[in-house]
Amino acid sequence: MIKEILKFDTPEKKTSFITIIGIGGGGCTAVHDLYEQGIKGEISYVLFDTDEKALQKSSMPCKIKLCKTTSEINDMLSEETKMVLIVSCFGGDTGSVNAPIIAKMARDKKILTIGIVSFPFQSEGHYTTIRASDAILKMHDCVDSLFIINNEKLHGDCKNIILREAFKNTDHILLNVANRMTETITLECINSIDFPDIKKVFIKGGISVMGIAVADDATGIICAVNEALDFPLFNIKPKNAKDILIHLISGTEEASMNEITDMVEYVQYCYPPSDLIWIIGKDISIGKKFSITVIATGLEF
Ligand SMILES: Nc1nc2c(ncn2[C@@H]2O[C@H](COP(=O)(O)OP(=O)(O)OP(=O)(O)O)[C@@H](O)[C@H]2O)c(=O)[nH]1
Ligand SMILES: [Mg+2]
Repeated sequence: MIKEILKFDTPEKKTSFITIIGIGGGGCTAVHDLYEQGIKGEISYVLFDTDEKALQKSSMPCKIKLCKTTSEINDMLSEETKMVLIVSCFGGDTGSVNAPIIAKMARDKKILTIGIVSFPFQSEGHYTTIRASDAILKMHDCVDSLFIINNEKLHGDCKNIILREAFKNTDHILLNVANRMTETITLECINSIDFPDIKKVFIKGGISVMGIAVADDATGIICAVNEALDFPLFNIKPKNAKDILIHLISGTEEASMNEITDMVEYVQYCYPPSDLIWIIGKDISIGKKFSITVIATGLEF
């Protein structure tokens, strides 16, 4: 009966290689948008909220699984699942309490577990920030790699935007990080980097950041890498990173060996002690442009 009312699929055991789970109101919004944007590859989407009304009003397409208990999610994670992305906005109850629990479930099943979370504005009050800080500490212990988007740092310089816009910006970043993480695995790769290679970067990666930039043509790659290394989405410049992953996606044009070598050497020059892995991906939908993602993991907490 309840299933008919809510019109949702009951979670099945069968899952994809990648599962993206939104937890709590903000996390579910970001994952829903991600689904609508459409990422290439076989991906399962799950929304978890204890608030039945929130799930109900979302009018989700039936391809997204809706869950109200953590054990439903536990049942869904099968041996086929190799990577789980957990997206949540910390500060409320649902996300802050359940994201670490769900992350631990996934990691206990030896699934590569990545957290992508936001930290609230200071003005949301002491209790909210304390709750979010506790959740971050727990999450840090339960995931392999953790991306933290700090609302305050992100919007510190532009206090005159309305709150809805500020949240939309955060949603956009959560979505972008999840999208790029997924693309490193799902997009066609020219230089035979496979999932175990990528896993090495993120396993026990701890605090991580991501930079994204676009070059109009191959001559602009270094400039774009420099922009990405500023990590503007995170507003922090990591001093030391354990590992760096560069994902250069080309469309209809391809970068020459020289251009790739210059790019790799430049990043190595900026982060000399880090282990570096680079992926040359292909996505003709970006036309003549080149898209660059740089991820740094293993940062000091
Ligand atoms: N990015 C984003 N953040 C939001 C949004 N709404 C609220 N937030 C932030 O996320 C934090 C948690 O809010 P929710 O995600 O709504 O909370 P929840 O996890 O559902 O928890 P409860 O509703 O309290 O059970 C808030 O303190 C805000 O900082 C949103 O639409 N987008
Ligand atoms: Mg809620």
